[in-house]
Amino acid sequence: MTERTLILIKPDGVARGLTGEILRRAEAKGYRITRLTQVEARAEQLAAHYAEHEGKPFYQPLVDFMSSGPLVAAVLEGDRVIEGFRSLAGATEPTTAAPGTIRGDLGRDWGEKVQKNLVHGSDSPESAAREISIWFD
Ligand code: DAT
Ligand code: MG
Repeated sequence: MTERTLILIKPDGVARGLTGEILRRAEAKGYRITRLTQVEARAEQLAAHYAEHEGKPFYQPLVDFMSSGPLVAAVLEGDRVIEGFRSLAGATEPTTAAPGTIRGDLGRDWGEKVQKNLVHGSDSPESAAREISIWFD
């Protein structure tokens, strides 16, 4: 089933010059990039994007990190792309993410700073619709 998902290349990915490599992996898988922009996230965008995590101990460090530099937002379209991109991204923590995944191949050991994991991908059709509207008109 054709779906759309929202991905973010986080400030660590942009700063390390991995934007092209991450988008290359998505395109090589067959996903189409239908929207693409580089932005400095506004506080209200991050509050909306991470609303489900508000109140958790890692929330403020996460929002601070996501505000620390430019990020790239994109919409990917393709067959089962929501689950598919999350599987390309790999597990949340780069040190345990499997080889062959973006986080497993390119993520570094950041100790406590697990929030530096290069990418975000929506986790459901509802999240995708909500998140696309946060980052794109
Ligand atoms: P994912 O990005 O794999 O969907 P998530 O939605 O549970 O993971 O968390 C959102 C982001 O928050 C994640 O990419 C990194 C950060 N994060 C999650 N759990 C964390 C933790 N226990 N400590 C620090 N940061 C965490
Ligand atoms: Mg998530």
